[in-house]
Amino acid sequence: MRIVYSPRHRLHADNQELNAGVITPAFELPARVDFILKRIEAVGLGEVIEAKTIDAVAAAVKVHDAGYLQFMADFWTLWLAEGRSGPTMPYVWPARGQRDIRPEHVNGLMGYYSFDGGASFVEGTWEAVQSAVWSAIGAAELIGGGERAAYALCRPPGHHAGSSTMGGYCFINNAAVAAQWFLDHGAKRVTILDVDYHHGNGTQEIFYRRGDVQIVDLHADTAVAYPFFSGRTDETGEGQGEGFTLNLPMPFGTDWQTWGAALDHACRAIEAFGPDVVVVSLGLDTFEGDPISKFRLKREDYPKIGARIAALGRPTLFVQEGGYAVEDIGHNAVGVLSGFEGA
Ligand code: SP5
Ligand code: ZN
Repeated sequence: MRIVYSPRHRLHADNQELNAGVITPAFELPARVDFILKRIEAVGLGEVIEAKTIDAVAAAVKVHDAGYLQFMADFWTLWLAEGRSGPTMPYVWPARGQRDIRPEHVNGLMGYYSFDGGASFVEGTWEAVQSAVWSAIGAAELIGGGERAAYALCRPPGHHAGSSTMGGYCFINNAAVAAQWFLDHGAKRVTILDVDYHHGNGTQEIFYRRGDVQIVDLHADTAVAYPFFSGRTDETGEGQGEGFTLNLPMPFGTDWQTWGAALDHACRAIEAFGPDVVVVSLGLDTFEGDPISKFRLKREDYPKIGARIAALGRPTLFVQEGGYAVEDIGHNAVGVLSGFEGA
């Protein structure tokens, strides 16, 4: 299959994150893409296409709040105007009992438009964020043009980004933007299958009240794992969306036996929905060697994921999400894609 990516992802680097009481360099690194590209070449997976420049805001505003996108576009200018130039981090958020009111100061805006301290800006972040949308749309266009599958090698990732919130390394929800693109180009129903270790809270929020996008999400039980405040089994959608969200949480230590069975269950729900296109939020942080996660999938399990998804027999867009075992991520990502193609 063909791969769409932009070298501009590299502009988002040397940033930081807040994790369990400590500020550390971000785990989400440019080298992730390098290792994936290296493996794509090694196995000859397919042609790597550089994403062409498009209006990322016009594509993203269909699933994100316009004020949120404007905030991200303006952010670095506001930060410089404060005399700051280092990586950023919000430090106050509107929680229960506070008002949903947009502040003016950049420090307030950062909290207003985020849900954690896991999406920090550097000078080139907005450029990189937009380029990930170029990749997602570019790969969606390949499928729109008749290809069975394509891989959007997006960075930064997107599935934690909600309609007006960044967090968890995510700014624009690339998978959600692509799903909406398919609906705007003839698809009646789209499924987003999220196999990242973490619950895709942003994707769920964006489509929670809609019946045209089914969300199926396998993840670590959020009673004990990030992002904590969504991802439970009783979240099934609301209104028009009732019944179109399916959460499949699993305990720490989950291996292929349990995870593979959950994937099979997920795929049966997708078959029942009957989507025109499947968008896979492809996280590889389910790997046993992942530095921030606690599942135990092995390298040889990843092709099985691809094969099961291929058995759905639907046009399939893979969108890169998490995965932080940098040296292994290429094998695992390409393992899924090769498993899909070999099936
Ligand atoms: C896209 C994606 O995978 N985002 C993940 C964001 C996770 N952020 C919080 C992770 C908390 C894990 N803390 C463990 C620290 C290990 N030293
Ligand atoms: Zn993740």
